[in-house]
Amino acid sequence: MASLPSTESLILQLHDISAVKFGNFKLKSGISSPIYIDLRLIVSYPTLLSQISQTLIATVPSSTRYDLICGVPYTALPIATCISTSNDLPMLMRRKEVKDYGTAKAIEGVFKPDQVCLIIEDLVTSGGSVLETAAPLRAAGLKVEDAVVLIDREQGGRENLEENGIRLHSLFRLSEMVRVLKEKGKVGEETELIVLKFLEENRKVAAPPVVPNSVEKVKVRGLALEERAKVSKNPTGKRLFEVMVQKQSNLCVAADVATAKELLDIAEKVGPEICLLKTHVDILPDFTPDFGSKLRSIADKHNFLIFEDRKFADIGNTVTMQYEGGIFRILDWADIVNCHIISGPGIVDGLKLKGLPHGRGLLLLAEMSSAGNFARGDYTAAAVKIAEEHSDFVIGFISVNPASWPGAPVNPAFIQATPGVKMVTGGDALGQQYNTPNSVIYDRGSDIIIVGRGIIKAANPAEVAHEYRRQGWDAYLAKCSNSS
Ligand code: 5BU
Repeated sequence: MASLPSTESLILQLHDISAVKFGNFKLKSGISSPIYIDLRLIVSYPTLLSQISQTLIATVPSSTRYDLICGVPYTALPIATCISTSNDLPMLMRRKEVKDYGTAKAIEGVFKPDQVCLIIEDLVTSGGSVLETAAPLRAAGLKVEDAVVLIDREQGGRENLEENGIRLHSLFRLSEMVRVLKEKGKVGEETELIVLKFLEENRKVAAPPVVPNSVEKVKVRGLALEERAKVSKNPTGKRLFEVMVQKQSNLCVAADVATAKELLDIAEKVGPEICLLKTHVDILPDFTPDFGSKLRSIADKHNFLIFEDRKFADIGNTVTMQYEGGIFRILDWADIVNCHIISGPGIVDGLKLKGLPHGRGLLLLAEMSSAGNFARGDYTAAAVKIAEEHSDFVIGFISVNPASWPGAPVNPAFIQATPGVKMVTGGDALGQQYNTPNSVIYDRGSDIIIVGRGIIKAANPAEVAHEYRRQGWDAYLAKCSNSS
């Protein structure tokens, strides 16, 4: 193989093909920059593309272990392909848009859980794009520990990635690039100074999901979770807030598995990551009367609450019997249940009659995640009104976009829990609609992400749950630091 070109020669070639421009440019992050780098052009210069690719992979220290590589779409895809073919390194591709949600995968290619994937990127500013690619790779069970980039813009990306467990290796830094161009007479001293000043003033461009992981900073639109625990009138509502803070988790796993045995098994596995476990006990063919006590002991061991997603909908008198009796005896073991309000406030009176003496809590279905549902507008407003009238028993809502409710945010004692959550947006073939953890918590003003198939169908549910917890909690902290 021919010897690798020097960094200097690569910089000059990039300048020759006008991949580096000086002027006034608006970057993706919104800031104005005196320098713009467009590496998409390199596909038109195969020799340069190949040189860049080989030099880039040689930048990774020989002590770094990886089994596969994955380019950040789109600019780094040809670079990753080049590295893959000339080094016989298997590659993966991350789908940027997942279109056929029923079957499509976020990651294309063959891999085994626990293999290590090196991320290839052309340019890093905040590190956000690398994190966007790392998330689905990690969710698929892969390890991501290193990323290699052609140009580090020196604007916080290295630190942001470090905080997320990714070491950044770069071929060169932006300041180095400008220095070389100045030395070789390609740009004047004034331009060099403008770029260096810009770098100095923009040392840190925040990557959206990355914020310090500190409980002290926890505030939600003015009120910390701890504070919200204090204003909750219901012991279960209070405890849920406290568990969230203790475990730094706003993750609820929807354990929609085939058998009670599998449910107890998944509860053990994801237990350390969750604040809440959601069940549909009527789907379990092997349900036995001791199911509740077995699940309770796992919940006690891992400090999470149990939410039976029973969606009561009948008149008050009937629901008292459905809640307490039958085969399932939900009242005995579920901390939280939920109900529709279609039948009017009597349903809450009925459930409260049984639940409140046990200190249980109730979530009202104010919105639903499925396409075309009717829980919106006046219906949602009616749920809020009923909740206010029963704030000793109602602990909050099943919601989808509580930030959009008139008068939002509602009473901070009420918790918002949102189903229809996955790492990639989309839906299933039967009307389910998904949003990402960050959009649910940060944009839509919810408190808890409810994740089912995104976790239970994964090769390694515990690891994926960890990643959902991290994304959910980071989004929550980001929301806090923005409102403080
Ligand atoms: P999924 O696999 O993440 O799509 O599972 C979502 C879970 O949340 C599943 O148990 C549903 O019954 C539940 N769910 C929902 O998806 N949408 C709603 O509006 C309500 C509950 Br309420």
